[in-house]
Amino acid sequence: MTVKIFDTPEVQDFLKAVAGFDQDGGSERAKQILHRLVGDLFKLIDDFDVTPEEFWSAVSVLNALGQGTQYGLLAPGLGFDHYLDMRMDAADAEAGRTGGTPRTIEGPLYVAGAPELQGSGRMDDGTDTDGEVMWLTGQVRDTDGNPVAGARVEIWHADSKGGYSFFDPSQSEYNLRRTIITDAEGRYAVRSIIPSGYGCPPDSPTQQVLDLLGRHGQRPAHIHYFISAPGHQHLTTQINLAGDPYTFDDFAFATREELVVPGQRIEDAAEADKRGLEGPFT
Ligand code: MBD
Ligand code: FE
Repeated sequence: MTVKIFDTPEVQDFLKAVAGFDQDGGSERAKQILHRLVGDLFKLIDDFDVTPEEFWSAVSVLNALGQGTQYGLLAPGLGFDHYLDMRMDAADAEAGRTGGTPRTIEGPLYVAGAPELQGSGRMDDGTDTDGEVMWLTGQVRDTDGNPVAGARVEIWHADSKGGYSFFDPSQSEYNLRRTIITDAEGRYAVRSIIPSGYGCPPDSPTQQVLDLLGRHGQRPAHIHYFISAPGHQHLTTQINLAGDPYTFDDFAFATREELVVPGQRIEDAAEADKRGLEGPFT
């Protein structure tokens, strides 16, 4: 069947009615966007001769995606999160805002309200016996290189199985999620456990869509950050632990060269002390 009707006046008028062009109420911007979105899909149906069966099977995928955080998971998989970042990068460049740690995507697994620590503390609840101890230390600086005291550093990451608290019911509330306020030198230091990479649940609708594209749903081991301080632009970013097979093959397209950091293995506790990791990490 090769039926081409999109460009007919009948379809164009129909599309305008669908988008509410002949109605007074509603939002003008919503009408414009829906007109474009539905119109592009009508044209796609024409161009690919999409059958009613194909259309309704797509609708059932959308219904399945409506469960839980599936749209939030498919969006980075289809590159929307990174595309929005690319647009913010371009806006920053255009406005002359340069320097600093690059941004990358937030992802769907942030939860607000994590316990607050002053300068240092511990992020894991001690129950993940497969987790290897990890210290995360850093300094928040402005784009001139000056330390920022009292900055809010929100960190969240997965456990040794790649699961996140609140989404993995086996974990305690706020496990591996903390807000650390930087000290007088802009520094923070936390004890946690090394995260594993995340994989989309194999039976999830998101993975079903990725399967159709011949794509995997894996992310490399990573740690999420929000960094904020009065008078400064908010930063959403992540670091990747170097050496992960998925470092440059992330299904969410979030890796940036400058954000890949090599971990340093510290075998002896006295060495940790020498590095100023004095805690309290309790
Ligand atoms: C994650 O942990 C994540 O960071 C993203 C972007 C998508 C799915 C799971
Ligand atoms: Fe993540």
